[in-house]
Amino acid sequence: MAEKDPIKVCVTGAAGQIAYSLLYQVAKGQVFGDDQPIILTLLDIPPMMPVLQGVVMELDDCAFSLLREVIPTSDEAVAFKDIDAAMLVGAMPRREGMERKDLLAANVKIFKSQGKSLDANAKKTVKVVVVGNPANTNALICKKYAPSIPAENFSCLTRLDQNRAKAQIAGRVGVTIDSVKNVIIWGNHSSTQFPDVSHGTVSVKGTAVPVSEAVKDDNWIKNEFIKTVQQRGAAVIKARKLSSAMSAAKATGDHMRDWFKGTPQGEYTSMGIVSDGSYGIEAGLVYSFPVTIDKSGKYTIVQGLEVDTFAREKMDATANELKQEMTTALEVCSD
Ligand code: NAX
Repeated sequence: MAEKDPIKVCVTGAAGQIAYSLLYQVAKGQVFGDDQPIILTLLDIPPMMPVLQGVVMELDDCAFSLLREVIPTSDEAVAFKDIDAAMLVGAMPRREGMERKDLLAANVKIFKSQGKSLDANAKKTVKVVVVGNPANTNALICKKYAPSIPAENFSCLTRLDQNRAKAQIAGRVGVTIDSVKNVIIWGNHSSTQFPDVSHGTVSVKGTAVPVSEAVKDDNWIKNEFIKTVQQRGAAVIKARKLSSAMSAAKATGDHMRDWFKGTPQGEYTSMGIVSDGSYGIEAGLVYSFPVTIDKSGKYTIVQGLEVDTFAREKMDATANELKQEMTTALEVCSD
């Protein structure tokens, strides 16, 4: 069979720790398919170019069969030229004494610039996932400054939170990870996110039962479970003295693979996407929803899930945080 044409994939923050794990998966064929040749563009800031050269050397030394070309650069226009997929990982890290607001101000400016450059350089079909924090609001700004690219092509990563939630349930029930399905992350990739298992199932001895039936402890689900998932990033930092990297990279690969290849039959996944007003969430916010994705890469928000008072409160709290972030970000960007 004739070889497929290569697709062009950009990873930003390419000299950083998430990219170090992510690039391996992409180049190995674990994201876009093991028959899909890849051209990689790698963006980082000028002071990181020597480090990035080292990453390029390692990519060479991996001798990946699918990797056709690697383009390291500190120029957004080069990095985004004719790309099919963008994994926007690069962002300014939070420094000591920095408030969340300061971090947001610094990072939304990066995503304003990258949005404009994507608009000017990328294919109009490009699929963009923002990983750099504050991921939802960065994605919103990136989309705003790339008006010629459809809004549904912009997303942010909440798959890591979903993977964390699945792992907690699987561990608690004592089943394999793939036995747990349809766990949802609603809202912001922050500690206000709402990990929701009320529509999820666990396969026990071949039969799918609701998560609550398998766990048999609603108090744990409503309290400890939610808190553990919300605080997992901080717990990893405390233990590792570095933020999540391997798991964040795996989740970014999972997100893009499902977006390009589709979700498995009967399953949904969570993605931060531009709200269309579903579930009463203000249209225009980048909010994590459960979606199904077809084989052509088109996603649809899962409709008709029952939302009880407990869930409503949590879904609104995280939406309110996103509204505040949006207001601040728009102020910063109007400078
Ligand atoms: P690192 O600090 O290791 O790497 C970030 C890289 O981005 C650095 O090489 C830096 O030079 C580069 N960078 C900075 N500004 C840039 C710009 N304007 N253009 C291109 N590159 C730029 O961080 P890492 O651990 O890789 O994390 C990257 C981002 O992911 C952070 O913002 C982090 O908060 C965020 N995370 C998001 C997660 C999510 O689930 N959405 C989870 C993991 C992670 O915390």
